[in-house]
Amino acid sequence: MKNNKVTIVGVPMDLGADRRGVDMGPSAIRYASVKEKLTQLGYEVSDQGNLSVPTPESYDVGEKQLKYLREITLVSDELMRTVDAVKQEGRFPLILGGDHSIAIGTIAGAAKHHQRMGVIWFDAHGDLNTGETSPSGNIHGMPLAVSLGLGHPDLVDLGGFAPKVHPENVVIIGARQLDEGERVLIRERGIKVYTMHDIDRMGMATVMNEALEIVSNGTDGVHLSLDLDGLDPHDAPGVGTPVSGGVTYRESHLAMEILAEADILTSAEFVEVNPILDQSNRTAKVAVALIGSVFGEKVL
Ligand code: 4U7
Ligand code: MN
Ligand code: MN
Ligand code: MN
Repeated sequence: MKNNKVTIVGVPMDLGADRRGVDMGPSAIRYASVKEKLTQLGYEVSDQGNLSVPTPESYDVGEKQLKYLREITLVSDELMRTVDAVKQEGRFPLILGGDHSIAIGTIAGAAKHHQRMGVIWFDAHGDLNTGETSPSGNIHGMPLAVSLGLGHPDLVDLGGFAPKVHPENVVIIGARQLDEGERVLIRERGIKVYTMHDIDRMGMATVMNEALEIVSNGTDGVHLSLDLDGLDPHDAPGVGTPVSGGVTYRESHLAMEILAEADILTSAEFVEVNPILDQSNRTAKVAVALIGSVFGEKVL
């Protein structure tokens, strides 16, 4: 990574879906020695701790199609300001989730610093729902749509500008569960999606080389939003919403290594680690191993 200074921020968010335990994700990833890993790799690491996130049980779920919209908007605003400040200090923001709704704030904060920002969305899902199309009303299924300017105005207009990213600079990698509304949006907006089928056919190396082209074409920054459920549940069992038939441990590492070689990332987040469903913190360890690879760790 060009930037040698990393700031870690945890966002113990579990409002974006029905409570599952992903609020413990940041703690599990820290327990798996993320700071030590980055320090070993030669980075100057500062851990800012966790943002304060409301407990779902203490609040009313609100509108059924946009559960906890109010609370998520407030946290997103705080996260946006935090990421903005980290980048202002010339440091690389590494955000630990928490459910994927946190990407709304991370991307809003990061996008402030770029004329045009690319996004790599590594996920089993598209996260392209809106309040209208969502089958669940869970906001963790909406953050990519929000970042593209689609959805509830409280989320879309965060920071006073929209959209945060343009469809031609977004790639989704690892998709295998898309809702009908998401499929329509993908077609209409021409978003590049590498499904598991594409990864099987093309191989991860080719997928990543194409993806790099898309996210770096005309951009001056690239954000990685990595949902651990993009990996196969055999390799990453501790996730909020597991879907079988995913990216293998090795393929995911290759993807991170290719990203490291390209050296284009300007921010990153690792989300949806669920220690309750995990086995001996395995998924958090996978997250830290992937963080190692994307920050340039090599065998030789
Ligand atoms: B995650 C879902 F219907 N699409 O909107 C929805 F399948 O951040 C799942 O990728 C969303 O884990 C998953 O509720 C969100 C569902
Ligand atoms: Mn996701
Ligand atoms: Mn623009
Ligand atoms: Mn997902």
